[in-house]
Parts: sequence; structure tokens; C-alpha cells
Amino acid sequence: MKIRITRIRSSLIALSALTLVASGTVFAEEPETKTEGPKAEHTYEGAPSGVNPTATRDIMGDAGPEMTKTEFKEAKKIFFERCAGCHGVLRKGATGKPLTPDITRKKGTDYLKVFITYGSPAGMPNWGTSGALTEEQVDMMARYIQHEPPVPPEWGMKEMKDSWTVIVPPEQRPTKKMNDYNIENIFSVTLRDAGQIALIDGDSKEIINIVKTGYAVHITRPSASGRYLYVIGRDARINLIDLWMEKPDNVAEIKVGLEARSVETSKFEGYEDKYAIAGTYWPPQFTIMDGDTLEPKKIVNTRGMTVDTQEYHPEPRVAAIVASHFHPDFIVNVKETGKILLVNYEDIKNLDITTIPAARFLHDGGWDSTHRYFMTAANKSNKIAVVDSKDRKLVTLVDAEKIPHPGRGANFVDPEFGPVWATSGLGSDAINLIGTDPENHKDQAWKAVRILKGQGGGSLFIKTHPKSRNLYVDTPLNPDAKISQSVAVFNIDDLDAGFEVLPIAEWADLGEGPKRVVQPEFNKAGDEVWFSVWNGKEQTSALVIVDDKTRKLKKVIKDERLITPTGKFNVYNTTHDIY
Ligand code: DHE
Repeated sequence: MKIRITRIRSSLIALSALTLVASGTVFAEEPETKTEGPKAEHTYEGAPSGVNPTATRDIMGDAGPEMTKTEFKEAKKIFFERCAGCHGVLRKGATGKPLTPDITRKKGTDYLKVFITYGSPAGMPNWGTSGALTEEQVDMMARYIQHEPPVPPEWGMKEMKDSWTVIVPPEQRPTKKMNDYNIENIFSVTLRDAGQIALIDGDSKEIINIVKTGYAVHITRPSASGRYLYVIGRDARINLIDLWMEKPDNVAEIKVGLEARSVETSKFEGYEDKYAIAGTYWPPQFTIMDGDTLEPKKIVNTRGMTVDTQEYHPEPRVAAIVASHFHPDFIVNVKETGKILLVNYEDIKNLDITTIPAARFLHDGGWDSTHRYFMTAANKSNKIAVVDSKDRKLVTLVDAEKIPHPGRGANFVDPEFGPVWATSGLGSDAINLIGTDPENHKDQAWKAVRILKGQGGGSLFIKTHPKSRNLYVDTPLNPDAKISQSVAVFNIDDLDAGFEVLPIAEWADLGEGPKRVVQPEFNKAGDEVWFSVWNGKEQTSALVIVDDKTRKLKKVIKDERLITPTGKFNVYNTTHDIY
């Protein structure tokens, strides 16, 4: 077995204290860190928590250092906005280190102050020297984390039912498609900081509707028939949109927790459009709902023991969820325990869950081209876990280059090694190509057969299409604007030839702003690829459409309603897991 390293250029990037305002809500000032990996990782993980700090149960005991109630309140707000993404709401540790009082009290205020002020090469930002926190705030945070972590409230059936609204009941919905849109080529575009999605007609490129959704909305997944869209916000609000309506819009809504990232729908034959599932970061649980009303049916808690040291974790957040094509299973990534759950939805009442041990901290992933193997990133372990959804077991853990971040990944046939699934990463410029064909390419299966070198680290998403010969790799979190504002494209038939850089943000011609280029997504025909140019909330953003054959600009969609576009989900490709 050969490993091919195709090196185009290694990017040694000098880091500066960038002012990142892309999301409008993320950071006023992004602290400087020593290497590209931790910096990109922190920019990504460190978004404000969707949990409202005023709703927590606070214990300000005598054991911690002195603090006024006002200080405690302010420190809690800072923690939820800036620290919880990496350290976890309960401070048990995730990407960042655990910060529970048994640990922090031993370190003491002076030590903690130094750490918060200067950061660490492992990824802790330099909150003090960057000017993001004042000296007083650093001191306050050092004292705050020596107190018991405030606990946000639970969110059970009662809270879910209270938040649940069916806007248009199923019996009052259209019985056939009432519009002329080619709904399979509609794109649902996340307008992150507007708390909305834009439904865009992929044929005419016109905006069909702007639909109100949850706070800092995250992803869209369509139902198996492609009729319904499920959209989830960071505040764990799910919106159900009916594409058959004359003007597609919300038909039901629910809040399944306080903070969430993932939603999926049942895809196994006989269960099309029947169930939806959403995973929450807080409370750590997943909820199975009726597919056409969002009525909550079953809530399952994910608290439990970690896969390796077998210690109790009180906050194992639910990351990516995919629906099996081989069994009536949802496949659920539990981040902090490093376990993958096969949740069989045949009998919701007597729910059958198989637990597969993988590695920490599970994040995102997608299918191989046969839709049998789920390839998912355990990003802190630098591994890709391969789950055989047919035999319902772990195949193996594949070593990957630093902090793999596939999105759903990209499938194509490597001219030398056969079918591969690819992931780029946050921590380096490496693009891992993993063999996925145990039948005809046994020696290559579940091994990194080739590592391509892209533009740099800070990559989040990679994409191709069965009809395309191009592999697109974004780098939105790279600290070099030239790199974050462009994408690399490789010729799949000649991977050794390196990549071409497409200056997507320049083509959009937007003026001021960070203009990060994020998430390639193909149209249904596989002849166009769409990119978001993600600018600040108050700045102009755009969608840029590239002709896949010529790699030339085809169209820029600019509209004042397109505020902070990030993810784009083509109905056909997302429904059928084509990537
Ligand atoms: Fe995402 C997918 C979690 C930040 C854009 N994101 C996912 C998934 C998870 C996740 C678990 C997989 C869902 C699934 O498949 O079921 N994302 C998180 C975070 O925890 C994190 C790191 C920090 C946070 O506080 O939210 C985070 N994500 C971001 C962003 O900052 C991005 C770039 C912009 C945004 O819109 O917020 C972003 N995430 C996306 C997108 C997908 C996604 C576009 C879906 C990719 C796809 O092609 O399927």
C-alpha cells in the first residue's frame, strides 16, 4: 500500500490578531494563538452558546474566591459567550480543558489569570494580551471558574410540548405540489445571523421565500420524499417547511432544547417522511418526532461513560446524525463520550439502541458512495470512524491528518486507488483520501491512500459530485485573507497536478469585510457549484455560482436579504446523500 503525498505548496502563515466580524455575533476581537490549527479551531468552536445565561441554577458557595453577585453574573455571561463552546457548559472539557472547581481551585487565581491573559499553544486564546478581555475581566473570570458551574435547566416533554406549534395541520396542507418550482433543485440557504433561511430556485436563481427560523440557524435536512425541509437553529428550534405550498413556508415548529446543531429524517424504505430526529448540545439528549407535525415522541438522554477512560460525563453533546439506508436506524454521534448510537426507530416505544465505541470528540461526517459506510470525524483524536450501517458495527478507526472536518465529505474514484471518501481539516493543509471499497480494493480499504496538500488549514468543507471531475476545498477559517476568500479545486483525474485557486470573493465584488468563502454545494444536475461569501452582519454577502466544467464564474446572487449566508443544501443532493 502506497501513500501518495501531493505537495503543492506549504503555507507558512504568519498570524496576526485578526478582527473577525464575519458572524456579527462571534468575536469583536479574535485573540492570537501560536499556530494555525488551534486558531482556526477556536474561531470555529468558540461561537456563543445558545443557552441563555439568565436561566441557569447558580451556586456561589464559600469554597470559591470572593465575588459579588454582579461580577458572577457578568462572568457567567462572558463564559457562555466565549468559553462554553470549547470547555462545555458544565466545564467538563471538550476541545478545551476541563475547568471544574476541583481542578481550578488547586491552580489558584494567579495561575488562572496568567493562562487567560496569555493563552496556550494548545489553543487557549490570549484573551488578555489581545485586548478582548480587560485586566479586571481576566481577574473576574479566574475567580469565577473556581466556583461551581451554573447549570442550565433541563428541557423535557412538557417544555417541548409547550413550545410546539402546528401552523398548518397536515390535513390542511396541499395534496399535490401547488407551485411550478423544480423543488428538487431548490437550495435552502442558512442566513446565520438573520435567524432565517433563504429558499432559492436553483434553476432561475431567484429567491422564493425568506423563512424565519431559529437563532444562529445551522443546517437544513430534507425529508426522504424531498417535500419537507427541517431547519435547526442553535437555540434548538426546529422549523418544518412544506415545499408543496404555493409559496413554501413554515408549517410546524418546536424547541427541543436550549442549544442544538443536528436534525435528520427517517430514510429507510417504508419510513419515508415518518420521523424526524434532533440532537441537542443542551440538554445532552436526542428527540424523535413525528415527521409531518414535529410532535415529540421520545426523548433519550446521552449522559454516560466516556469510551476510553470510562468516566462519567454529564454533558455529552449530540453532534452529526445520519439516517441509515439499510435499516430503520438513526446513527447518532455523541461528541464527548466518543460513542456512536444506532437508534432503531422500528418500535419507538421500546427503543432499541446499539452503542458503538469510537473515539472522542465525534463531530461531523457523511456516507461513502454506496451509502453503506458512515465516515465520521473524531476530531480531537485525529481519526475517522467507519461504521458499517448494514452489519451495524464499527469497521475501524482510520488515522487522519490534524483535526479532520469533512462536513459530509466527498466521494470519487481515485485513478490509482479506486473509490475514496475525502476530508479536509482545520489543523493542517492535508486532504485525506480514504479507500472505501473493501470488495475490489481490499488493500486500500479504510486506509488513507493519498494525502493532498491544499491551500492551508482552516478548511471546513470539501465537495464533488458524481457528474463532476473537480474536487473543491474551502478554507474559510484560514487566517490569511487570500486563502479564506478563495477555494482550491483539484482535477480528480490528475490529482498530482495540484490545484487551481478560484478567487470566489473577488468575483463577488463586495467591498469591505472578511468575506469568508464557505461550503461548496452542487446543483441537482451536478454542473454548477455554489459558494457562500460569508461577510459581516452589517456588510454585503453573496452566493457565487461556478460553472463546474469551465471553472468560470456563472452568476453572483446579491440581495440585501442574503445576510451572512453559510450552509447551502440542495434538496435533491441532500435528500439522496449525493456528495
Ligand atoms: Fe457547524 C454541520 C456543529 C460552527 C456551518 N455543525 C454541523 C454539524 C455539527 C456542527 C454537529 C453536523 C450536523 C449533522 O450533519 O447532523 N458547528 C458545530 C459546532 O459545534 C460549531 C463548531 C460551533 C458552534 O458553536 O456552532 C459549528 N458550523 C459552524 C460555523 O461557524 C459554520 C461554519 C457557520 C454557521 O452557519 O454557523 C458552520 N455546520 C455548518 C454547516 C454544516 C454544519 C454548513 C453542514 C455541512 C453539510 O454540508 O452538511
